[in-house]
Amino acid sequence: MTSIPQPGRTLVMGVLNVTPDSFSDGGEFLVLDTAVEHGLAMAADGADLVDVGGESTRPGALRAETGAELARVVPVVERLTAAGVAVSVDTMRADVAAAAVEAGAVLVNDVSGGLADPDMLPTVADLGVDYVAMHWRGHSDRMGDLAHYDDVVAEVCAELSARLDAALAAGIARDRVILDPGLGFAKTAEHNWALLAHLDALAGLGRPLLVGVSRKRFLGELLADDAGPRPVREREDAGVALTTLLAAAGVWGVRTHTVRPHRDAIRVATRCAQASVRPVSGDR
Ligand code: PMM
Repeated sequence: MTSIPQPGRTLVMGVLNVTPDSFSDGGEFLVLDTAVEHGLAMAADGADLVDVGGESTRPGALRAETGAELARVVPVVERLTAAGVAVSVDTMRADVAAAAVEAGAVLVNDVSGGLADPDMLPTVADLGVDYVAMHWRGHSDRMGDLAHYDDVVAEVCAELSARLDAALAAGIARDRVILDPGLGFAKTAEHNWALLAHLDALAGLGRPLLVGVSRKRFLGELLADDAGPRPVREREDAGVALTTLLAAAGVWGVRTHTVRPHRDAIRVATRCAQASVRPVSGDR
């Protein structure tokens, strides 16, 4: 089985959505050959993992049938792993996780942190693979209604800590768990920025962090002009800027739709850390 590379820098997880309706690349990779080609291209560009998902989680999305999700994901995972690519599976379903690991996936990326499917945590424990537990409050059709917090940082930390405890109680090894604040999932732009400003609090949970900012709505809102929010495909540079900051902050991984610019940004952040670049101080 291919395992996750440990290069001693922030990893890049390249997004491969094999869905008809994801917010930024829905429908683009539904044909098997096209999906595999894109996965191979991301690996060639330096993706440490290719994250294959068969169910959209964009706000308002309805759930895919299990059979459809399996049919989209498994052949892509098989083909990519056969080509030597390290693959993760983006799923909330234990059955899909098990089939993808059987096909060669080395990590289960569960945006629900085990809440959507009661079989997920024990299944991952049995599979013995790495597990991303993302902060989540409910399915996409109602997550907008769940974006209410008194103190978003404290509440996300507490809720993620509970998911970590549940994962450990189910038998997943502690050193296999990676945590993710779940930017945009039951969170407004302000919530996302607050979490990004307090990653140290999340890191205090004692596990590595994965962060997905790529092309998300809060970047479109930040970059809005008179014509409205910046379109999805024109948010890339802002995502790369965030990757630089995230790599400098020492996150375990970033989840992105393009790979090369993010790998470059990580190289810059890593090199600056070696050079001990100090923050500029003084009056401006
Ligand atoms: N975001 C999306 C899907 N899966 N997984 C993790 N771990 N973290 C994320 O932030 C995340 C995710 C939604 O984005 P997409 O539709 O562009 O894949």
